[in-house]
Amino acid sequence: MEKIAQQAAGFPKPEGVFSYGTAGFRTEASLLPSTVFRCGILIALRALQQKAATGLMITASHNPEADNGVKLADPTGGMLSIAWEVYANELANAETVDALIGLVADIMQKEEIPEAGARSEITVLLGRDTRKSSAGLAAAAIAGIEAAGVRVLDLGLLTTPQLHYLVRAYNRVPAEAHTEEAYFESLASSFRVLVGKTQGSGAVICDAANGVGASKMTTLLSKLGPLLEMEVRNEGKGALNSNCGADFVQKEQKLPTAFESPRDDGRRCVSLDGDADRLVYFSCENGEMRLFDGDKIAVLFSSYIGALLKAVPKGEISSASVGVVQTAYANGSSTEYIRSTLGLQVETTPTGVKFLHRAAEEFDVGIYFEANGHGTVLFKEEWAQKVLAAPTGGDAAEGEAEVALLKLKALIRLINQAVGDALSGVLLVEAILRHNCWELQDWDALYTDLPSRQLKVKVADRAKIETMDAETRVRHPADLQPLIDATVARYSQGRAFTRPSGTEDVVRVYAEAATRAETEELAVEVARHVYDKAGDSQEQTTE
Ligand code: G16
Repeated sequence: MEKIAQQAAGFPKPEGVFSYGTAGFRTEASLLPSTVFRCGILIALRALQQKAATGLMITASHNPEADNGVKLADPTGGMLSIAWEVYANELANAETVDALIGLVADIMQKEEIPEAGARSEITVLLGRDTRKSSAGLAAAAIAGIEAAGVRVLDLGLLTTPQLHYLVRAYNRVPAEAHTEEAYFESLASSFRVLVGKTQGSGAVICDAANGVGASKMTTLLSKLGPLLEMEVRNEGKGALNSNCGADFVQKEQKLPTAFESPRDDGRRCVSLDGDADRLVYFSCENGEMRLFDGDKIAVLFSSYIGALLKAVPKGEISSASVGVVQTAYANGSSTEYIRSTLGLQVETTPTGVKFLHRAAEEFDVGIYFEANGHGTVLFKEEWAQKVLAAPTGGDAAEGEAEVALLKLKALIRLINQAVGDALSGVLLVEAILRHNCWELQDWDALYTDLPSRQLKVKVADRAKIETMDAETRVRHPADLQPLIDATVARYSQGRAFTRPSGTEDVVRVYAEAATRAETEELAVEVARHVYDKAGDSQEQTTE
């Protein structure tokens, strides 16, 4: 406690309230040192309580360069347990060092963490993105972790999914290699199995958002050699996430900077976000952009895995329960396709990987994706072990069932089981397109998205909006939902909802309808209702 008290004095809390949002704390970087220091303490306490390694990542992901943030990983590699978010909020908002010490003591008592013990054997893995403020904030995190008496393994620049992957690998029993090299090797070797002798159809162009994904993708490509042809753009010279990256491409539905029509017409393109935990594909034809968002990726993955399960011999492996998890942002056409054409169960959760991940864990094979490109496929441990233990001669020439089994084994190693990962996601999309001998048009033809639009409304206090029913309806202000309902009812195939963002200081509005014009109109009308009921003094902005 003494060490915490000494160190805490160097990280005074600025004025204001810090709140643990959709994926941790996120705000203007200069306000964050005290919060990050305290998150260091918290994630060290979590490691001590669990007697296993945890993780801390310095990143503000899709936000602009001036922002930063912190994401926390549990020993499973998943996001910090929701039950501990309360502690995170309490620690971040303690006004004085004494108050902080009191809260730490409370947590230790409640969670039965002994004051002394074999602390130095417990480790927190630390990673950071390429923001200018990230190295300084990593130092604040180290101070917090060490003040709590726990060892730091500083891994330097990493993508968020790499950090989560390495935490999971660190804690696996029996132990798995937990080096970046092992991560790349696992992705590269499983991709090799998946693509076999299939040929790619030309180079894919990657928009790396000027983020940490650029150098990591380049390393991955060096491991793959001629197996994957890719050109990386927005590789770090320009401004992070500015008119580029997965969030920009998906929300604006515009080409990112460094991509133009007609030069890039017909090319297969993919966009990562600032910390490479999201991906969306896109293409451009005659100046018009086609988006292949998280929903389209979920459909592609679901049908591919479904086909593999049909190809293996009937039994415990083929009879896996398969389900898809989405949020309210999922395009209505994708949900309909997954339910009716693929015949799969669809669950809907509130926004946030932490919710989707938990819901996906209920299935033997749980595919989860947010429309914004966050997602992965989870394999239940017992089911995955059956697949890995199933005998194969290792000879792909032995027939369809053998090949399918080898591919399922490769999928278990390719797909990040801790959190959605743009690098492994790109490899899986590329492998499936090759396997199907598909161009993007073939993928696009699976179903037609309803036109959709997202807007941001800037209000004085976004917390004024409270939602319910997986964020599809507004609870407060009470007179807002009836207005939205009446508006939506006037549009054919209309659907709209609003929710406060947990990463940006805005309220988000989503709308879809039968035509592009109707969608635009519906989105603006709903945004106006939101502004009228919760807008106070600030102006309305749209993206
Ligand atoms: C984070 C979360 C995602 C969420 C996104 C936007 O992503 O991990 O689950 O969809 O924020 O959240 P909100 O709409 O609440 O702002 P990232 O990529 O920014 O870390």
